[in-house]
Amino acid sequence: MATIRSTRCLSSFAKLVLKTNEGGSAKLWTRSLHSGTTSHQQPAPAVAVAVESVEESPEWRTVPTKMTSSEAFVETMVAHKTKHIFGIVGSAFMDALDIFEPAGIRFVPVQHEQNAVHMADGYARALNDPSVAGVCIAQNGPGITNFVTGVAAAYWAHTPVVVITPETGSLGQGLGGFQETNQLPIFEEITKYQAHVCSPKRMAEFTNRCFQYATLERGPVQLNIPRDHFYGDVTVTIPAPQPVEISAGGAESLKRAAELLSSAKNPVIVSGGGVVMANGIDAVVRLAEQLKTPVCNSYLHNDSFPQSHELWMGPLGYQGSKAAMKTISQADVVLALGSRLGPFGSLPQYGFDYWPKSAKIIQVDTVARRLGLTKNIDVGICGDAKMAAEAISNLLQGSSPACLQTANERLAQVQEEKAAWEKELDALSVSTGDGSPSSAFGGGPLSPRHALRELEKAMPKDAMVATDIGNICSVSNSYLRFDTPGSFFAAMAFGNCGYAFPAAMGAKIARPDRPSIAYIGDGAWGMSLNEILTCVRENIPAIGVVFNNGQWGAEKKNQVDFYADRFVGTNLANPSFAEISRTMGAEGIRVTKPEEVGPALTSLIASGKPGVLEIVVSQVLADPFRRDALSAPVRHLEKYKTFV
Ligand SMILES: Cc1ncc(C[n+]2csc(CCOP(=O)(O)OP(=O)(O)O)c2C)c(N)n1
Ligand SMILES: [Mg+2]
Repeated sequence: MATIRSTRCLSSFAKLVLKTNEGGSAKLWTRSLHSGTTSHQQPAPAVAVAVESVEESPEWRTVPTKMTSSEAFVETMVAHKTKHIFGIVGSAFMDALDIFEPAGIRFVPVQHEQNAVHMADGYARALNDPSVAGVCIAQNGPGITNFVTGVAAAYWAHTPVVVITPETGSLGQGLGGFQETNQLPIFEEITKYQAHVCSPKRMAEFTNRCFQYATLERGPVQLNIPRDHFYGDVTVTIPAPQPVEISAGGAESLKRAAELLSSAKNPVIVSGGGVVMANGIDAVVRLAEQLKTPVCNSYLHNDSFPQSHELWMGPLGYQGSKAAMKTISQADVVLALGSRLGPFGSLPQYGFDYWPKSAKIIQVDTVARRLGLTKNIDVGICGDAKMAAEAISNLLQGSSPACLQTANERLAQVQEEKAAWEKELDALSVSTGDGSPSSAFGGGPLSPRHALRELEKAMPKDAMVATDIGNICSVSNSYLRFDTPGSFFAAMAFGNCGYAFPAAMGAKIARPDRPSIAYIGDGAWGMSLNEILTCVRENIPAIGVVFNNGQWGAEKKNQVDFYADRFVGTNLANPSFAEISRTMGAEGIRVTKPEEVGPALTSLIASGKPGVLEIVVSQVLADPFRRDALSAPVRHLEKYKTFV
């Protein structure tokens, strides 16, 4: 049955009203100078099916009703199931803020606007409700410019976030009054859509459209509101969210995919973030079992296939599973489900260029533009990952795929590869050596890998983990394994330090029933630790695991490898982060020994309070992020001759 992007009650299915995709909805996707809105995406490829609203919304919302523009704004957010808004208070939106609480919206005040976006991002990712977006708001000018990094991160994490940007009053624009900047161009390249509320009369319309596009296109959208437009009477209806039916993709491409898989001798599945977003794990498990084919997680989507399943291979990409890489290198057909096949996620690792160049590639993505963008593909399916997996599974039903003839040998090899990688990881996850940044592995008394192994052992099954950008966080890719989708929120392709902790806070608000843990390096922690104040004040029991190695390790590794250990700007002098956390009113435990790691994590989770687990680790460093992008220094001027 068709999936409807809504969580409405089943009775709504009785009221489906079919519309063509050629009329009004398609027009919304073009630039409209008159309204001042811009869309950066092509029309959604799936056939749109509008559903008559049966929301349990009050009747008055559906008939023109007199209200203020602030009321229209807030009521439209309520209609889109907004329950939390992250931000920092500002006069620009105070008239609306004043009625958030009676509307049933909790305003979560934070310490820095960048983190408000990361929280909205983590909230939406953890909730994973296709009809709910994260929401953030801030003061015009500086509050809004502080949003930028968070919005770029959400863009590359494909997270639906409605970024509300009140701006200078419409009558003062261009005069350089106070807190003025041109707020639309700033976000142009990092949003799916931008709306400018050109009149209070269109507040509800634009607010609705932003929520609609954020969830439909999975990304941040900007709702830019001149601050004076929060005031004034309007007579409007509150638009009901319009669910859009999504599909498995074109019949012809699905058929070709099934044919390719049926004749493949050694097919491998890559399960990507799109599988998690589509709630499609069961469908992928079924297809994998049907073909008896191994499944690799795409880079940083370790929750896209259950680690306890015998066909699970682990993650590809930086610091991922060697077993997964070896397996995919031998594939003759790759089915990439819900993956844009991002270039960074398939770079050579461990000196091994594993991407199978001669394999036939089938790629499934909801966005047509991404098909074949980064890799040559043989079949591109523009569709939902779950529905495509189901459709291919159905097409294969009753056939006898060629690969089943060698299933026993292939599966035995898969188990062998996994066992070999596990053994290698065990050998690496110890504390030996001198512990210096140049040390090849290990490093006493506590090496980062050893700490990561101990954390892995103590990690509760239902935990959600967000990871930051840094050397140790990247190595954690090999040690983070999940059975439940919606458990892993890594800083994705934007790669900014400072993502993980606020993302974990947002996730905790979305899923208070699950432990929410962030992994962060000590350098990056300096960007996030202020949010412990928010955790304490707002009672958000997220836990930050801070790896204290006294360095900006990931960057120092480049100095080790390319700049003869000249450590410019990469050494840190840290206080105790556990102590700082306690001073701020949260929990804090500092550990230095391997046997202390697991119990400390367990006790912090059990406390039910926010807290910091500070793990003092050696300075040993793993492979750099960008070996591909660095080269040995060349100096021509005499004064720099020795700097090689
Ligand atoms: C906002 C931002 N600034 C700078 C960088 C460049 N950068 C990438 S990793 C890294 C070092 C991270 O150090 P730390 O958080 O201590 O983790 P470690 O590498 O030591 O494990 C830096 C500075 C970045 N990715 N994001
Ligand atoms: Mg560090």
